[in-house]
Amino acid sequence: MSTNINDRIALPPKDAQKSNMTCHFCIVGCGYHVYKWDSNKEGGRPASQNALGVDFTKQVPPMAITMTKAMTNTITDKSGKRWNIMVVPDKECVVNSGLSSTRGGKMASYMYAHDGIGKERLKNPRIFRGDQWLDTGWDNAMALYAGLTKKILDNDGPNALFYDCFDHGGAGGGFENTWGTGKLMFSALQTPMVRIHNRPAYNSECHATREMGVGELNNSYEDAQLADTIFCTGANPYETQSNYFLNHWVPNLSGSTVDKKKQRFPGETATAAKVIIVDPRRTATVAICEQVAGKDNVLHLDIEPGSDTALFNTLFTYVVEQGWHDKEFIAKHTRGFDDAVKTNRMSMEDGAKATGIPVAKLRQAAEWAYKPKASGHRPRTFHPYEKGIIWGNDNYVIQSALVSLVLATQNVGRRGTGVCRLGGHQEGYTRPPYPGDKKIYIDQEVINGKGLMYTLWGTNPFQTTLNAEQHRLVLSKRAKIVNEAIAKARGVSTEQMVDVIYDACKNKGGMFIAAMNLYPTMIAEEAHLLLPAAHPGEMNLTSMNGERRLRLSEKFMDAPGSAKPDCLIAADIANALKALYLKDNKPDMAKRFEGFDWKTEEDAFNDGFRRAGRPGVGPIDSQGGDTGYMATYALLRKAGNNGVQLPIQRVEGEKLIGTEIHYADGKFDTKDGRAEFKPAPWNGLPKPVADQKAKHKYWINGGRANEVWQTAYHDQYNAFVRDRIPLAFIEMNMDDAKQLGVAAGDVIEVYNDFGSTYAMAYPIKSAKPGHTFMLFGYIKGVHGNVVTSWVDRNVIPYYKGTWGSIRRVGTVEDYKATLSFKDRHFA
Ligand SMILES: Nc1nc2c(c(=O)[nH]1)N[C@H]1C(S)=C(S)[C@@H](COP(=O)(O)OP(=O)(O)OC[C@H]3O[C@@H](n4cnc5c(=O)[nH]c(N)nc54)[C@H](O)[C@@H]3O)O[C@H]1N2
Ligand SMILES: Nc1nc2c(c(=O)[nH]1)N[C@H]1C(S)=C(S)[C@@H](COP(=O)(O)OP(=O)(O)OC[C@H]3O[C@@H](n4cnc5c(=O)[nH]c(N)nc54)[C@H](O)[C@@H]3O)O[C@H]1N2
Ligand SMILES: [Mo]
Repeated sequence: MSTNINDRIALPPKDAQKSNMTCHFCIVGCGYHVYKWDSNKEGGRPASQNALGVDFTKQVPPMAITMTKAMTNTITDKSGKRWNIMVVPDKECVVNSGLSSTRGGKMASYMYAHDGIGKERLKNPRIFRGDQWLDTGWDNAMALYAGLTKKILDNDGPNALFYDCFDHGGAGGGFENTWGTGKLMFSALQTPMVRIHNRPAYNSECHATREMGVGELNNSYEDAQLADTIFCTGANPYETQSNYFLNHWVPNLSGSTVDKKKQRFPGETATAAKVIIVDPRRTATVAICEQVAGKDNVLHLDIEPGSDTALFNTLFTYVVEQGWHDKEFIAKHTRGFDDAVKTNRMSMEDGAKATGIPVAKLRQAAEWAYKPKASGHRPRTFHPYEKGIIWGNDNYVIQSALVSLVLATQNVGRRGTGVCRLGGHQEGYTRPPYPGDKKIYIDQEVINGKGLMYTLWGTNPFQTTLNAEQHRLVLSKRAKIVNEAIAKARGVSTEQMVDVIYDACKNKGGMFIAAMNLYPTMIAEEAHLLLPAAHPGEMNLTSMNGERRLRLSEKFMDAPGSAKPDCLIAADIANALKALYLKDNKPDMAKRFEGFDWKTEEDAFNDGFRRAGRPGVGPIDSQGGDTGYMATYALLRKAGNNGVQLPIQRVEGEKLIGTEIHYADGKFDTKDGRAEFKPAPWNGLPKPVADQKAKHKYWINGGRANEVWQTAYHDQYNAFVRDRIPLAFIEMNMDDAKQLGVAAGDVIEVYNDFGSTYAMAYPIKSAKPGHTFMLFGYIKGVHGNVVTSWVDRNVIPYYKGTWGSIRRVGTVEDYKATLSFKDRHFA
């Protein structure tokens, strides 16, 4: 215990082990270094005596290093030996240049220690025996999981096997784990009854833009530093992609990188960028942009919720009327322009009416973003977007309208431009083809009593799906049918238990629920089997960030108990099924479960990313297909925190050479290489949503807050977060609060025709009358309960668009005594 210190930070000694870690939380993927050393040792203060090489004998200059207590921990390995760890941001990483966010800065604290924040981690498989969770071994857990799966597969076919599974990078994903789970679900089990972690079907967040030939991650973070104008729609990057915003947008807005980075058009002097932010809500991002760039250089288009399509169509029409579109580019590299001009036509006056933005402001936005400069060149305008329109009013049509505007002005394929998702998690997609031919709304199938077994793999739909209360109520009912059957089956073998469960599901309307997770989470309230997963740091994991930068996060510690990487859990399941089918004398079925003889996550990476490749990039071959096969763990380890931007072009010596931007050659991802305009008529709100709006007074907007990562699966155990947010906060207008008799910290009920939930009132000055903003996906107070069940033609939800009524419930004295209700916004 000698150096388990609380009043200071132990320094890593010179000989501490050092490895690379990409932050596994948001898409940005900041580079960090992990130091690990014997907990009985400590580095010295002189630069020569610590691994950081920093001189702590005198005051360290400002910003020389970011290092906090939360960046340290003391862990114990399988042999009982204790190690100190320190996880600090990497100054040499071009993504974050040494910056850390409040999320990534907590990575060390969130690594497992028996007495730490992560102490509730699942250590062994757990089974719910009717009344209680009990630990069991992997063999027993696999016999049950694979046994039931086989029984269902044999009797009912793959369509009765439901999955809700991550499909991203970072924790709960990576190329290893998306491949492992995908190979199990799609080529082994061959079930189409799969939904993705953030939406109720197996589909894309970006149907329209992909159909138009424009992949959604098409530039480099550096392009934000080269842009003349940043036109940001439906995103709050200060809180959600923090270090991308701070390290790449802010320098351009303040002008501090202008001379260094910007290549100007001939005869032009470089200036700081302007920024346009489209969000009905005044966000921290808006406030910080105004501070950094000056109010004159920031346009906040606080449009009516859900009116983005009208905005883009109005700008598109105006640009064409002014002749600011790029006729030559349109003629040479695109198709469908004339149709789009006809269908998307919207006058300034109509646009102003639909969006609530005055004509003068719309015109101003068009000039900043698209009006040719004195030199005759078109401005470089970068169009980032995220969940405000992805989970907006008709994802498909909004993206069609946005990308049409971008194509008309050639704001893609040039440095300083791009039309990009800002992103959520990192990416790690590689999977065999989806075995279905249409998109299936899985949540509704569950609600309608379909399916016999549901596996929640690194997801938590109870906190994050739409129409969540209804979904949970039905699932809960169906799970209890299985519970009762399990409780009554005394002294039975695992094979017999499989029969008991099968009967409860097949004949009594039950549903068996299994979950792979780090923690028990809210899912444990209904599930029957929990399998413990490992996360980055406990396994090697590759993922790519929002500029397609592929990195390897290296394993530096053991997972707790018998927890395993998800890809190896998938392999265990496949191998158990293979053995069962061989035993059953069904070699054809056994064959489907072959190819999972992986010993490590590197085997899964080699089988998936390197051999099978990524969709859209094609199967791997050395003649022009994907070149992902070049990326070995060994080379990635060498590439460190800067990794390589996919796709890989070639290897020079031991260096992987990647791709900075897409479409620089004017060739898009369509058969003939021409990008496609897409007609995008403005249709107002979808009916079920409009109905709620007509009935209920408040817009219940929802989304993220800086200090909370997703469903708070780690954060809920961290007093820093939990004590500040005991219940999801809901920002609301001051006068609305007064009218409702609601004071800061009061508990309110939010309800509509779809469900109800509680939230903690948080009145703020900047909230408009009738507008609210609720923290999404939280452990207490689920925003999704009041989200409608409406989805677009591709089964994409409109999480951001719902209306509700509000009622004061009461006051929790403790909240008022212990919480601060200062405006969360940077003023
Ligand atoms: N109302 C509303 N709903 C939304 C949204 C919204 O804006 N508003 N946004 C949507 C979006 S964009 C998203 S991404 C989803 C998020 O929804 P989810 O993906 O369901 O939520 P997460 O908290 O990211 O992660 C799910 C679970 O994975 C577990 N986990 C973490 N790491 C690992 C791992 O390595 N292995 C395994 N097996 N498990 C792991 C965590 O403990 C957690 O329980 O919510 C969606 N729902
Ligand atoms: N701190 C933190 N960062 C995160 C996450 C986290 O949980 N915490 N999660 C990560 C994930 S998985 C994701 S997907 C991303 C999401 O990143 P963002 O999309 O930036 O985050 P959100 O808060 O969900 O939504 C963004 C904005 O959409 C606005 N909005 C609502 N309706 C409309 C509309 O009709 N039109 C427009 N234009 N805007 C609208 C909301 O007011 C909100 O400010 O964040 C990632 N980063
Ligand atoms: Mo997300």
